[in-house]
Amino acid sequence: MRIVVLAGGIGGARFLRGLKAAEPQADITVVGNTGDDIHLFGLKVCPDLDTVMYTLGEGINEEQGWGRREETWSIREEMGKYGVEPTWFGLGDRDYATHIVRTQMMSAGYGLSAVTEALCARWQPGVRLIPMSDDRVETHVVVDDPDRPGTRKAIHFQEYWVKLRAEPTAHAIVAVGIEEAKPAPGVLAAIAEADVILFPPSNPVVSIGTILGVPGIRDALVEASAPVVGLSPIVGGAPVRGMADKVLEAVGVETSALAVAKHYGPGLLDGWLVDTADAASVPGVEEAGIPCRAVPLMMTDVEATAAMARAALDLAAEVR
Ligand code: GDP
Ligand code: FO1
Ligand code: CA
Repeated sequence: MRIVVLAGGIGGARFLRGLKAAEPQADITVVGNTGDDIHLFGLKVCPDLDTVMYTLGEGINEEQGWGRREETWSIREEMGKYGVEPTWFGLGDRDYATHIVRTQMMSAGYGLSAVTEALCARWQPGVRLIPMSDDRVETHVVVDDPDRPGTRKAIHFQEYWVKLRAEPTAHAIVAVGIEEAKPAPGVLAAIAEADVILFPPSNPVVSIGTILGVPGIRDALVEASAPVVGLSPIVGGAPVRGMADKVLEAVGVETSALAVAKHYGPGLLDGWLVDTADAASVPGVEEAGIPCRAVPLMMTDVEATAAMARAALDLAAEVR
């Protein structure tokens, strides 16, 4: 079975661990979000690709959900002593090696997809991990400018999310460069050839929404013969983790499993899973034209996550 998964960072990576456990023989292609990418100290950092790669390659810091296990922080401390900004984004020594290799290969002319493949040769994630695009796309968030009252400014997504903890009101989310971006080599073919396409419980705006914004990807999903089934990242009217409510508000979508399903729409989704806590929203999703089931959606361990993956594949088989 050929499965394509559109993934952000932690939500996507943890779901993939369960999917692999549920379907060890499946041929899984992951299309990763690169809108969170940031250039720091001359290095290209790809948080969501790295989170998937480290999680599936047993290198992740489990408690944090991002970054490397057994990490040390000497470079960060030394940079701080030089007074070099920014200090709010935590790059550890082991993680730095990944960004150095990536940046060096890209400077030598390799595309991000080729570089990601090379990095995965070490981590052996057991899936084919492809960035959504080899072209540079960076998500920015429009907020009030505290230095110039009455005016707004766009800041990098990581500054909004990590430095400001999504506290300022987000007026708009802008994926800079996306109009000119092309899907990375292999993305459209994987979607066209898939038997099943899954949206894990990733952020609908800044993870899956960004991937869908790459010209050609949404159309390929709509035209694909495979059913598209999504799992809600919103449980009981709130994100399970993180501040997805803040970016949903910015795009005018209520923080509920029902509203997220309608936001993707029946044109894109052939099935939607909500948590049992949201069972009351099943009829509303179905009235919107999307077959829906309520199952436990908390990724507490690999077994519970594998059960979620099985439920998604069952629904895909039902609607096919
Ligand atoms: P990020 O890039 O690290 O923010 O990760 P993703 O975009 O892939 O996923 C983030 C989303 O995962 C958040 O909106 C969370 O609500 C969701 N999430 C995290 N853990 C769980 C879980 O156990 N169950 C469900 N249903 N969603 C989860
Ligand atoms: N998230 C944080 O909350 N604080 C950090 O300092 C931080 C550093 C970091 C470094 C490398 C990496 O791959 C991810 C990192 N993240 C950090 C996570 C990540 O940037 C965000 O949580 C996601 O991109 C949000 O979608
Ligand atoms: Ca992310």
